[in-house]
Amino acid sequence: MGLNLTRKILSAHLVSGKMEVGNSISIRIDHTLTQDATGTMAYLEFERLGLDRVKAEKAISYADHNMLQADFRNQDDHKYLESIAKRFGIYYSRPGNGICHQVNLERFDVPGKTLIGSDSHTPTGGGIGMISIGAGGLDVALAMAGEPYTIKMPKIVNIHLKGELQAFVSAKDVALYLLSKYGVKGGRGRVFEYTGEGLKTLNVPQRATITNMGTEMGLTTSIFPSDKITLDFLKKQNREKDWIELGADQDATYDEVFEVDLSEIEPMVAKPHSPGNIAPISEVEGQSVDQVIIGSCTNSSYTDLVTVAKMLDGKKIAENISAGLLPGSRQILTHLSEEGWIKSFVKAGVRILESACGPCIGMGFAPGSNEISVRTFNRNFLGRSGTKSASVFLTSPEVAAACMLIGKFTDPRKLGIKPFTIKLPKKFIIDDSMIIPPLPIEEAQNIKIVKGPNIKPLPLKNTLPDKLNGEVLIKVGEDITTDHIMPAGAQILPFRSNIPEISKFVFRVIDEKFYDRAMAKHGGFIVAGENYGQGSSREHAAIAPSYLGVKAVIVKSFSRIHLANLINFGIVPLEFKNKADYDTIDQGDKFEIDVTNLNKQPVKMKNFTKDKEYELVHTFTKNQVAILKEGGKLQFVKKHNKGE
Ligand code: MIC
Ligand code: SF4
Repeated sequence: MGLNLTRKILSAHLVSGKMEVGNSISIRIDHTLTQDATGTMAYLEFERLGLDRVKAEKAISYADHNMLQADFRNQDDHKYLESIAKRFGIYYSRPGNGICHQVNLERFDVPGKTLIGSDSHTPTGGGIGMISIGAGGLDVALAMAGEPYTIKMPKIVNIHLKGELQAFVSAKDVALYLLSKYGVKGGRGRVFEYTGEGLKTLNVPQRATITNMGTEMGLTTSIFPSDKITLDFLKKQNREKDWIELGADQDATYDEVFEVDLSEIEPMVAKPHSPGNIAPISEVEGQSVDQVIIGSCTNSSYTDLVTVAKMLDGKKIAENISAGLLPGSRQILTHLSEEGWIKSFVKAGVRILESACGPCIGMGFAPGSNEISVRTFNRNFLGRSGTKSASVFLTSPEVAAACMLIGKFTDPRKLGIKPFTIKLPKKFIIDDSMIIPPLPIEEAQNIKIVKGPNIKPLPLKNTLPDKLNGEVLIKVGEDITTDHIMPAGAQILPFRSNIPEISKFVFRVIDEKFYDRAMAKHGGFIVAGENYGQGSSREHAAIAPSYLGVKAVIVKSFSRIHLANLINFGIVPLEFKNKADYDTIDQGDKFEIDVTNLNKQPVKMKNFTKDKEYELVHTFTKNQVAILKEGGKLQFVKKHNKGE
């Protein structure tokens, strides 16, 4: 029986565990990636491991999120990251060099290798044929220390592509189409592996747009084969030596198969406030738009931006529109400027922003009150733009360009523009001068780590008591994102390296009193519905509640990365055995959970307020139980001198 590509790469990296769906497996990690919003914490954790140098083959640190330097904090963080990189043998991509996933694709990703990154969109690397997975900062710190990474063996779904996309329909629409079929939970426990005739119609950055947004379905990752198209991309990046041909065997088997006819896909939008809230463009056509922004790690490749430039060329944006452009990397920005495309944007009236995440993470360009914003990004969670009353729609660059020109939601196929194809340049302009390579070990040892006053030590939990007592601090609903739990944005991101300060913002978008209540009650419990913690990999969504005394989170189900982060920071994540029990609980109910022996299931929970008893379950490995007992993974690793 033939092997699929995912199994091939996983088995070549397997350290322990049986590759049977649902089993815990540990894999060797070749590359790691961090960015500045999660990186400071990851490196504070790495420092605690007491190593002299990273052990991963390649570790790369990016400065791309915390770019709004409204005071000293973000710049201090960047100085810290730069000094850490120099001290421990890490590549450092300086501010202005671009968004981590875009730059990694251009300069670092290698087919057949494994990558984990402290950012949920790390699967962007799947576009080049790499197993790349998003993880919490501590798991990335441990991978830098040479420890394997543990996942549950996912189901491998063959997404079989046939046909070709229509003009003005693009890779983003494929991602939105899949979201319309799978929703924001349907990908959990799965990897999407792309095959079929349709592959040959998609270049590497277009493939990466699709793997990037697999995150929004809860996928462990997504992967395309490494074929002649991959070789072409790597050649243009002067990296053909990194290419190997890699794909599924002819007779490969899969756990599930899903056919996609590319020619049937239409331009689509994700409506507020979820990337899973998909509609065809026809549903919103004609509605007025206030703001349009092109960019993010999903849609800021050369192909995307030149397509928009061509659509705008010689025209003006509508009077009611405020428009922005964020080139994904310095490489792309250099192309836009040298090939003259920047002129098309500027003349059309588009504001040129820097190569960074920017408004995607609420760093500037917030919409006005009740405004409609159209963005080529991957997330439109409530409040993420910085304006709670705004309605954010996610679209392809083509739809966004049409909205810029007309001022209303517009189907780009109806603009009357003659269809065209954008080819990648013959050679990309290569200039790695904004990437500081690792220093030789002798030099590295003399580097002094620079820590500004906002960088505070990481608070850690004590060992787990036998009984957890307290009250329900908050009861929330379905699909709660880490943007609800630990919001980002210009005001909050500068505190990513200061847990006591950032903790004040926990649940701020849905409940302004949460912090005061948690402090007054000395912690307690969180109760939630399905898919709790979807979205970002930010471990602050676990560390900050842990700092506020949250002892356990009881839900109908979790999202993968957040579940791991809760365990890593000593919050016990438990699921209702009987989901209907959720309905019997209210905020303020007093609980007691017996966690004396977590290896034994079900776990018993008493609700003193309602005089009820509940049964709770989990999927912890023995190691994870031991981690929880120690109060978290760092304490566990220090004690046993090993990872999971
Ligand atoms: C995001 O898109 O939400 C982020 C910001 O890139 C996060 C990481 C973070 O919160 O720092 C992610 O996707 O993991
Ligand atoms: Fe940056 Fe947005 Fe991509 Fe997250 S989703 S890495 S904030 S561009």
